[in-house]
Amino acid sequence: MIRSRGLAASAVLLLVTAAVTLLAAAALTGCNSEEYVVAKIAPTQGNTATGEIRFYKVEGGVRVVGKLEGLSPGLHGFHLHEKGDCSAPDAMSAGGHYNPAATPHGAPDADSAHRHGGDLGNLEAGADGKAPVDRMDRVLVYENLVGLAVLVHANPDDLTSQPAGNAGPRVGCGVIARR
Ligand SMILES: [Cu+2]
Repeated sequence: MIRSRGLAASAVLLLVTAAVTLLAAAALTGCNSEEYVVAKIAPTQGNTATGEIRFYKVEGGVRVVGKLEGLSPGLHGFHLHEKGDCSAPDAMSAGGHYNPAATPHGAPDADSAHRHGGDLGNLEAGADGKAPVDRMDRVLVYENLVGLAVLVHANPDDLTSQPAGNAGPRVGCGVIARR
């Protein structure tokens, strides 16, 4: 009697331990249990920008998460461009901004009538050249992302100049693909 109660207690303890372990693993992996597509960013000729940007399907839009490095400190225009082609040395092969609704260029927090679909604004690199990003985008449609290009520019996007924010040369480029 005492012995079987001990066994039952051990079984409960094992189950609790297993549940806690699973929860901890889920917390550690964060977004990994969710659906995402990803772009590996490579530098254009003469530049050093590298990194990875993931686009997670989340409630109400797309969560943009990742990190660029090898940038000059400060702001860098950050956009989705319409052609998934980074083959040109200056990445001009990626075409213009992804702009499915033919709207004017704008800030990423503008509503869908006042920004391009691909207007992600700026990344900000620190003194170490690293620019982390983790933000929610409510205009992007997850299902439309594969095949678009992610571009990082040499200069800040001023968020107003047409058609592309006057962000200067393209320093990094990657194509969004399924993982
Ligand atoms: Cu751009």
